[in-house]
This record gives sequence, C-alpha cells and structure tokens, in this order.
Amino acid sequence: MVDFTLTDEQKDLRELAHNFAEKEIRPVAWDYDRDGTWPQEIINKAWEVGLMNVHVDEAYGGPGLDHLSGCLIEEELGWGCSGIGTTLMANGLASAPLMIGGSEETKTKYLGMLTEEPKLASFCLTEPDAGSDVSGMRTTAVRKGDKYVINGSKCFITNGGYADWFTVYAKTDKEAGHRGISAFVVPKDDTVTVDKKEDKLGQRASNTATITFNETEIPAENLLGEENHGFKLAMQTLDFTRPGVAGLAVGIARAAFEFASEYSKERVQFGVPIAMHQAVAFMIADMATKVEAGRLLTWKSAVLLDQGQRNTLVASHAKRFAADSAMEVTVDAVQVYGGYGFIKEYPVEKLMRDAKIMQLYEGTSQIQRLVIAREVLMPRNIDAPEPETTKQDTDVAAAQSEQAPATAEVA
Ligand code: COS
Repeated sequence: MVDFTLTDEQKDLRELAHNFAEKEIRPVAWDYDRDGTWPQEIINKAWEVGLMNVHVDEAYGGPGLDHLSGCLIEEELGWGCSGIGTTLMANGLASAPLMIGGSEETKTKYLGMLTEEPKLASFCLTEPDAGSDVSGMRTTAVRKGDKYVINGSKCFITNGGYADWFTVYAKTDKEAGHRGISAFVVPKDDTVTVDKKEDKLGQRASNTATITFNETEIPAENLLGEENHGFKLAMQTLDFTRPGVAGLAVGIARAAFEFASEYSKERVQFGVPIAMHQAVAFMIADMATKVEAGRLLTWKSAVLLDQGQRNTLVASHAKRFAADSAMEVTVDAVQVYGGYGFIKEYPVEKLMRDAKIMQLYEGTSQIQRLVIAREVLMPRNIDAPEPETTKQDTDVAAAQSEQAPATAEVA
C-alpha cells in the first residue's frame, strides 16, 4: 500500500519549520539578499529550536530524524529563503560522510561539536578544475607516520568562511583516478585559509568560499572509511543529501507559485483579475503541478533511504526535476508579475535568482540526467564485487562522458 500520510511527529516538525521560516526568515530574507550579510542570528535560533543537524544520531547529540522529515524541513526553509536554508542545512552535507564512514571516536568528537554548539562544518569536494568530474581533483593527502598532510584548494564551499571543520576529499594515489581518492575530517587551524568569498547571483545569504589547505596535518584516524575509497563515499553522501536539495527546490517553487497566484488574483487588466485570463491561469496550473510532482519525487527519494534501499536513481530524478521546476516556476512567476516582476521591490526576482543554483550545486541537472541514463540503461549493483571492466563498459562510459557537460558545481 502507498500511503502519503505523515506521522503526527512529521506534521509537528513541518509546522515548526514553517513557523520558523515565516517568523524568523521571511521578514528579513530580502534584506539579507540585498546586503549579502551572514545570518548568524538566524543560525543560532534555528540551532536552538532543533532545525539543524537533524540527521545526526541521538548517540552524538542529534535528533536522528528520518530522511523524509529532513525533506519536510528543507521545503519549509526553502520556502522561507533558500539561501538561509542552504546555510542551515550545509552541516548535513559535511556530516553525511562522517556518519557513513567515520570511526566512533571521530563521530563523537566532530558530530558532537555541531550538536553542542551552533557550529558549522563544510563539505570540500569541488575544485577549480574538478567540478562535475570529481576524479580530476588535485588536492593531495600524503601519509607521514601517524598523520596525513593535506595540500590543495577547494572552491564554491558552502559556509566555508565560517566552518569549524571540513570534510575534505583528496588524492591519496594520484595515478588511480577515482580509486585514488580518500576522505578526511579536517579541523580548522592556521594552515587552513579562507581565500575568497564569492559574490553570487542568488542565495546571497549563504557563504560560498575558496578554502586552501597549506601543509595541513591531521591525525591518521581522521580518515573516513578506507584509504582510496573516498569517491564512493562522496557518491553515497550525495545520494543521502540530494533528496534534501530537491526539498529546498520545491520550497522555492512553492513560494513563487504562491506569490504569483495571489498577484494574479489582485492585478486587474482588461477589466478582470489576470487570473481570469486563460494564458495566466494555465501558467499558474503548471506551477501547481510542478510543485506537487517535485514534492512526490522528493518524498519517494527520501522514503527509499528510510527503508534502507538504494535511492541513486530516484534521488537524481527528484533533484533534477525539482531544480528544473524551481527554475521554470520562478521564471513564470516573474512573467505573471509582468514589468513589476523585474523590479527588486517585488518578491519574485529574488526567487528566480535563487532557483538557478538548484540546477548547479550537488550535481548539475545534466549530471543528474547522466546518472539517470546510466541507472536506466546500464543498472549496476554497486554492492557486488568489482567486475572486470569490459570493452562494452568502456565504450558506453566513454560515450556518456562525451555527452557530459563540463559544468562546475557548488559544494
Ligand atoms: N553509490 C556508491 N557508489 C557509486 C555511486 C553511488 N551512488 N555512483 C557511482 N559509484 C561507484 C561506481 O560503482 C564505480 O565503482 P567502481 O570503482 O567499483 O567501478 C565508481 O563509483 C565510479 O563510478 P562512475 O564510473 O559512475 O564515476 P564517474 O567518474 O563517471 O562519475 C558522476 C560519475 C559524474 C555521476 C559523479 O562524478 C558525480 O556525481 N559528479 C557530480 C559531482 C557533484 O555532484 N559535485 C557537486 C559538488 S558536491 S556539493
């Protein structure tokens, strides 16, 4: 049986997140967007009421919420302001590899830091020359006795300028492509520098920075999982977090849909509210469908995780559809507002700018299509022992990578 009924706890959480978005985020969201200021006050409040670190297990001080609950929260925060929502949710991206591959001691120490105080962590995968193509990274980690020494720069790092620790992916075997990447937890110290804060088109309340590791030494026990298995850890992490990103995108689309619907009922042209003109009414109808369908895919991708199933395919369906829909819906919302939609005094142009990043970060919409195409054309059992690479595999992979766009992502 398929049942879309939320539990009482999930309904309460959604209400909590909605009220927070309505009272704490919405009234200031457009100011933060204009000024590009850092929303520390909102972070403190969100942490206080339990809207951050929601997937951290109780053993490490978190609430250990299910993935569907996380998506409900993300939709509400995205509805409030997706830039602030991204800021609040980025700890989840940094924590996921730790939760999957960290030792008990590492989890206690670093997840505990996030749940004891409103501290932040960042996920460091992307580099200037390694966006969609993760295996092209140049950052290195060299084992020296009981330490690793990390060197390299990571770009487009969410919350990078304010993070207390980082999940860093680095080459431990430069010749081995994706099989030579390892993941580490790296605490902030003097060898970690924040080189650049980006001035962005949208989501201007979120901090996006370049972070450089200069001979940064970390204890060997900060390795996450096995050495040279970091690529899979990154892919598993994205399977975990893409449903939440899809939730944020649904929130943006819903906000744009609501603004446009209201406006279309108030704005009178040719003697009637513009909602009475079929051209406008059909745009509103399409917005409603996209919000609804995006939410259903988002929920499904989260529920699969909650059931302990692999969600790679559905997470990419959800992420790409919700992100593309958020873009389409926000562009149409500007259209419904007409000339006013282009003016900053009105709310929808911000949503249009914010929506763009949803098609870029955590894997572009083109990368999601690449994952979907591979999953439907050539499904792989990733838990099975490693197969010998066949010529056919090589040919198909080569053909797909030729089609893959070299677009960059934001971490
Ligand atoms: N879970 C576990 N393992 C996975 C996996 C998943 N979801 N997806 C792929 N793998 C494994 C594969 O099974 C393969 O394993 P073997 O080494 O045993 O063969 C390995 O990882 C490499 O997979 P693949 O051949 O598909 O890797 P590609 O280099 O072709 O890259 C894409 C695949 C493009 C999908 C990947 O690099 C990607 O997602 N890029 C976008 C990165 C991104 O989102 N960046 C944003 C920054 S983070 S905010």
